[in-house]
Amino acid sequence: MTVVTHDETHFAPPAEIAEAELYHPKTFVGKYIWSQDAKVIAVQYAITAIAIGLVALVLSGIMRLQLGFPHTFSFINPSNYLQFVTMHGMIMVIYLLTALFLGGFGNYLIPLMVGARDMVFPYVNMVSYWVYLFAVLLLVASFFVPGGATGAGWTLYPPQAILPGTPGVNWGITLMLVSLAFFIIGFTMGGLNYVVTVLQARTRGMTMMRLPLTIWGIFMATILALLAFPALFVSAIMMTLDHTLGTSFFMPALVSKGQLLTYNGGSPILFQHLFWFFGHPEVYIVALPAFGIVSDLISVNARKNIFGYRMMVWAILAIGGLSFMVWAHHMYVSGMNPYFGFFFATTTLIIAVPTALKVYNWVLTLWRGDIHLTVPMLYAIGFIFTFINGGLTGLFLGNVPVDIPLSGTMFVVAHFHMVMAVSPILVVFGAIYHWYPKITGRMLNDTLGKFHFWVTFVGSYAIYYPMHYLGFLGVPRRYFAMGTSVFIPESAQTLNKVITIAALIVGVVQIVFLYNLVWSYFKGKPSGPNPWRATTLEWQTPHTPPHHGNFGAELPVVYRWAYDYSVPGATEDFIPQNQPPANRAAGMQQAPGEHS
Ligand code: HEM
Ligand SMILES: [Cu+2]
Repeated sequence: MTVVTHDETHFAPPAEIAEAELYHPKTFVGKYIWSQDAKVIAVQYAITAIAIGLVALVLSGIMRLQLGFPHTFSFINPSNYLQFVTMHGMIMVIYLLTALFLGGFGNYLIPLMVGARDMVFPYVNMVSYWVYLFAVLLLVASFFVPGGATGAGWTLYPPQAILPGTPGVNWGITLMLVSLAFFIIGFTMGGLNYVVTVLQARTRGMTMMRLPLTIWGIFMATILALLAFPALFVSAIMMTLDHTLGTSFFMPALVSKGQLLTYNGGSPILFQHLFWFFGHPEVYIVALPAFGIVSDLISVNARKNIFGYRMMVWAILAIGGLSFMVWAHHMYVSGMNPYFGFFFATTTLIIAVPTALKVYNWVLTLWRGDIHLTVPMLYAIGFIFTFINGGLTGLFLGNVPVDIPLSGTMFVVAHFHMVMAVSPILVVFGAIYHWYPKITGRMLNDTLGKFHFWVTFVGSYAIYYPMHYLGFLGVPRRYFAMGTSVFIPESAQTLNKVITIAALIVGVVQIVFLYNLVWSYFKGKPSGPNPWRATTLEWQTPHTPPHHGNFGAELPVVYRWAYDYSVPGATEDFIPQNQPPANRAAGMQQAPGEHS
């Protein structure tokens, strides 16, 4: 534990190379293309992720058209329905959410919030983005190759993923696997930066237990990703070999189209284990940054310290650890031993404990707060509701006997969209509304923001609530059309129409958001340095937007945690982390709310 006294503060290290000339990029290319400024890299990541995310959004709209109005649109056939399902799922999970939370928010926020000038390895950080972009381009290319993109489902299960009959079996699947491998290489370069920067580049006084929860969430998610992605990486490589060289890592002896294939002795179930060893932590790779960001948005907008900071940190650590022990709850129908299922059901339900703690703490932070219903706050509260909803259905699916009949139905699709699509996307929006002023120096338009929130929030419920019911009826997922199964009543089709209309409205309303992003960049109200009157370091920079090197000549020194809001006796209702204690002379005495 470091106790910072006033006298030590003048030892805050100045810029290592004081001569700005040596240090700052001078050319356009150095500034914006091969940029080594984490803030620029963050924006590059964010723009790329949002652009490819829009592709995935359009794909979901097309799928919904087919499900709501079957056989009306001749350009959708069963094969490309499967391709759209696959590409939509993979893009949303990996190329949008993972890239945006870690590459986008991680890059922008980590150095600023821990009080560093930049990431510790700026060059590697820059390469990380370009490798990511390459992975995205490979993925996009798969739409245009002969046979088109893969239709294996985002889980890419062999043997079917690489056998004739699955769309995109020539080029599509290979491009997908290679693109994933590149994504992981790019991510690893960025991820090492995020972890080392948090561990090594925190400014004086910024102890781990004074880190804002946003940073805790991103930090822990990065560690999970660094541990989980290798499982996907080796699976992708092994499957590529099975596909191109005819190895049999995942392929058993089997007959396809009347022909006995040369594969022999491989294990498709092994792939499932590897995939979900990555796939379940992936949920938390997306969720933990969202948890952290929401904690900070709630604290700022309720003008209250976060309830149970230490408990929140420990919950993040516990969730991170446990998330590696639950993967096989995705495999209850794979024919596993019932005891194995019992083990995974138990760990799955245990993870609900730290998760529920977080929810209680958010609610207790709101309790009797001075709540400002700003747009970021609306999104944060919307997240809590949606996350509780998705979490509750997760408790059902975590139990083997409940999961078995529901597995493979729209109930699962509804569950995971609530918990890992709508919830984190709400946080993404909240975070963009919150930090846009720091990035651009201007506020996003509030009226457009509120409109965007309400349509997106209510619309999401209109899409996913009825979908749970479709799942109960037995409507299967990844099906182009329901056909005339006797057990599915006709009314299911009416519901499907309603869902589609809601999905189209939600999709179209995102144009308002994009318009707001562009319009406000030029015409938005100037924000000043700290429009939300927040305590964390990124709001205390000498310039807005912050210049290269973030903090001007001297790094800030941190004296307190990130949650000194409405401190009794303080002149302002917030005390920035870098504000020295009022009782300077008294030296070491702790400031109010101090948690060192
Ligand atoms: C308005 C927004 C969205 C709509 C309307 C939508 C719609 C759909 C539809 C219709 C399917 C296919 C269902 C099926 O036939 O099995 C699907 C699958 C999926 N979606 Fe979304 N989605 C949206 C956003 C998201 C987001 C943000 C994520 C990010 C996590 C996501 C992740 C997935 C995944 C992983 C699948 C499964 C793909 C598969 O089965 O292989 N979706 N979505
Ligand atoms: Cu899981």
